[in-house]
Amino acid sequence: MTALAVPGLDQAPTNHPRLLSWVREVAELTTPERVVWCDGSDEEWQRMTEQLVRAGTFVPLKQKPNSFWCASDPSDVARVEERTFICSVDEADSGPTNNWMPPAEMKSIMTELYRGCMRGRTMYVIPFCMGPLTAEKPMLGVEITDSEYVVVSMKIMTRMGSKALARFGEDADFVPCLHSIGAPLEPGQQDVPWPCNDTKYISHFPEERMIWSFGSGYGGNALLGKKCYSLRIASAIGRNEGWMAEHMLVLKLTSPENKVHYVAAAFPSACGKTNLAMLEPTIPGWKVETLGDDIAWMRFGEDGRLYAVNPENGFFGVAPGTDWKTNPNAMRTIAKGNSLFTNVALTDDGDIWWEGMGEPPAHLTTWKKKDWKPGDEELTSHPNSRYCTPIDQCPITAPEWEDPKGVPISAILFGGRRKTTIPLVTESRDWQHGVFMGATLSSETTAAATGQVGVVRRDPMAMLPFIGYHAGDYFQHWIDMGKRADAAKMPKVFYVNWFRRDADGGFLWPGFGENSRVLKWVIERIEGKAAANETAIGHVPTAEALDLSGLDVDPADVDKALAVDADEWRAEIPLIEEWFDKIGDKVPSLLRDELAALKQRLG
Ligand code: SAT
Ligand code: MN
Repeated sequence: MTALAVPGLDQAPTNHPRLLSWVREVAELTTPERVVWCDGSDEEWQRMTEQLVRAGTFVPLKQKPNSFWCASDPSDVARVEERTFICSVDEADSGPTNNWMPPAEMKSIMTELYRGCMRGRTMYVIPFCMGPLTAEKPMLGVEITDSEYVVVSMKIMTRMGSKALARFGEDADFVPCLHSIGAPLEPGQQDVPWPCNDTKYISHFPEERMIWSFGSGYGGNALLGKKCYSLRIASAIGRNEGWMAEHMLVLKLTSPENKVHYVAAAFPSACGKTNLAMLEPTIPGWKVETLGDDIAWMRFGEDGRLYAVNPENGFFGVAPGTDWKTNPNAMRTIAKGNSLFTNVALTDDGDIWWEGMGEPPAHLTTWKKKDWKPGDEELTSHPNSRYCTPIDQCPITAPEWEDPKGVPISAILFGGRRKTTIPLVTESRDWQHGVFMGATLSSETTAAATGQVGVVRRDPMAMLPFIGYHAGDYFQHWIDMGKRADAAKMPKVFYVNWFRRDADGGFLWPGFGENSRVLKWVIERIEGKAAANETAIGHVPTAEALDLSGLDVDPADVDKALAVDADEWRAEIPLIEEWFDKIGDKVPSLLRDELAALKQRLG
């Protein structure tokens, strides 16, 4: 029983019996050299970042306070969807958009992978809370990991350490999240800057509310409070309890008349959620503030409206393309420091650089740690490189972002990246039609997941990789949520596409801050003030209804961006049919009815 003697194991700052026995069990299985209970203090951050610098994982930035550059192993750069599993007891509770394996089988495979996997390393125990610590029923978790990178990233992305543990008491429920990079160290073995394992599993056990991750140190594979807990496990919890966990940003929009509306928006990974969440409106008098850029938990409030809370504490934003023109508020956020940059380029004077940041300096070190000069073909930064930075540093974070009640949502936007077919903005006829829009959402794939980029795939509610149960049941849950409420109080649903192109491949709409014009139309629709054309696919702005004042665009391009092309839509129908057939019998009949009605309207 050597594991019983692991230093640190008995220095637990808690008496929570279930937590203590789980930590002991994991230590006995993974046999780390020591156990450290994370308190989330600044001293701990200091100690860990120094250790990461000594290990060659981190390079401290000279130009940004308390910030670090980091390059992952080139094989460990994004979520691995083909290695991500929903291990429900009954296969029918997983479904065709998930990989499934019986829980017992997955546990037996992974138990063998975990056996001795922390040899020579430290096992960290990270108590954390998703959402405000002041919540009546805080959503708690504990991540066990052997990665210091995960510990410091979790400090930015979640409320963790002593302040979270204080909410555990002796019997609070929590989601156990076990993570290992899967790279034990033999005595005397030299470590590498980014240890990981070629074998990877990201496994979810929805009935037990438990997560097991092995082999990857990156992003959503390793920071288990994020996609694994706050989307996959939380979506399954929300289905049982009558709420929703969604892949959505939350923003606050204030009109020139000082009217406030909160908007949630679901776009697939790397399609501009962070940019929209931090948008600087180009139209006078309108103001945007941020509450979150990736995940929203939505519950009914006492007044029957849907209220959203952001479970996260940081932004894990795509770096390339972010600059003072596209997202000045993100630049201001990271300029304050206390941030981590993974897989971007490093400048000689100790700053970061990435594609889209304007003129590059004369020399850079790429994310692959190679020398680079302007004109070299290779990308300096991986397309899925990320900045990780605290939300409260963002200059436009809304003060109510930590309100445990959340904020009432007026509109939900669905969006994807489509060169054709999908207009700039379409308003749904009603909630059910909005669910149809979300359920059939499509987008060209991005670098946020491993695999081919630029292929159109259905990404329902931008949740394809994140639905923790059967997609058909998930659609039904969306429909049911609409039935629980007074229809007039449900958010209005819109479908946006900033990425439509003309025949030459140029974007038809300038995007970024100009998207405030679309937000304005959305709000005016909600307030019954803006005109729209009723089309086969929903309500689309008339050319005059969109505020284009001061915008330097060809009106013909705007017309093309707004066009509903019946031929393009007729070509879309078989793709939607194929998608519904893939989901199978569990597609709610109401969505089949929506499809039939759309077909009929298209003629
Ligand atoms: O790697 S993450 O899952 O955290 C980022 C994303 O894909 O949205
Ligand atoms: Mn995301």
